[in-house]
Amino acid sequence: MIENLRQVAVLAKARLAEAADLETLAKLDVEFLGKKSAVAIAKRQIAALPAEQRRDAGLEINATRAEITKALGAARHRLEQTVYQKQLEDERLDLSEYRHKRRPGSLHLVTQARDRLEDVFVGMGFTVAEGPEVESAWYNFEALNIPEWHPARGSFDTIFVELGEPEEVMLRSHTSPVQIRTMENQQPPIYIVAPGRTFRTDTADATHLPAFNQIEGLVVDRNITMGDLAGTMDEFVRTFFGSEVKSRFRPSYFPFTEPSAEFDISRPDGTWLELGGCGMVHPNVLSNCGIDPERWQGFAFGFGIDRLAVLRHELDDIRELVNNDVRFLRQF
Ligand code: FA5
Repeated sequence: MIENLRQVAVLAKARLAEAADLETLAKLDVEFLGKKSAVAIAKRQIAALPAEQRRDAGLEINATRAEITKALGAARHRLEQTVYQKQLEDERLDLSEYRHKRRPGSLHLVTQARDRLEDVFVGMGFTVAEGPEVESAWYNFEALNIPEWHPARGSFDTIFVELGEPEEVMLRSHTSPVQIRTMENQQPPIYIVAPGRTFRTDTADATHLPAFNQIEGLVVDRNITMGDLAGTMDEFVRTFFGSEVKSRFRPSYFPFTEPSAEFDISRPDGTWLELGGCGMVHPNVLSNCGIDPERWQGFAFGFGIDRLAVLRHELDDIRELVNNDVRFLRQF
């Protein structure tokens, strides 16, 4: 019997080591440790053995059972690990596939400049205002103190939209109409910036585009002076460009500001780039919007955003911004 049990143990271990899945294992468990197994049969036969052989037979049965139980445990552990690994493999997602195939895009240079301008002015206490890109003559010119006969009207190279009478309709030639729309709807104190697209019949060259972007600024409050305008511009230049960039005012003329100035900033090569116009809001403009110029004063400015982007990234030509050459745009 003892010899038989030893053979059973060797066989059981070999079969358990080969078991390929948990179902086979359950069958082997029944076969080698169940009621009809060699071990169970041997146990029932002990009583029939001569008394002096019972002890050895008992020890052998227990040892065989223990050996088979241990091999069963090891096989179970091995198979459970395999099932777990397979599950992990099945559920795995290869995210690197996405990373390699799709390169993330980025915001256009002009959008980046515009966002940054908004951030700088919001940081200084301004709010952001908006207006339509198609305007009437009232908002684009008349309310801004540019009546029909005024020679300045010609200098804006306006693109008209033919919708017929009664009003002249045009693509706005600057963001200054947003000044009027804001003052019509809001009592002072007013501190706004208004970025947006503007249009002129200008032919594209290294510094001009027919569709470009401006950012308008308007402040209306009590006792506002040219000193407030200068201080605001100074603070803006320092925050936006850093302290190494210098700025200057040049006397100029706009019908909607008095006095008026042109605002320039220094380029790395020492030359100056015209960024935009500014000045104290003309009393006629305040009156046109129902604001008493005796009680309120204001300043306004209007800068070209595309030119700011050109300066910031040291581009040679403003047309680079709209050529849509992905190899160029990808750099930023
Ligand atoms: C104006 O448009 C005034 N509305 C600015 C202003 C606002 C003055 C408030 C006073 C108070 P100007 O035509 O100079 O001004 O244009 C302002 C800026 O827009 C220019 O300095 C330039 O930076 C930009 N700009 C004008 N035309 C173009 C163009 N074709 N392409 C790119 N940028 C342009």
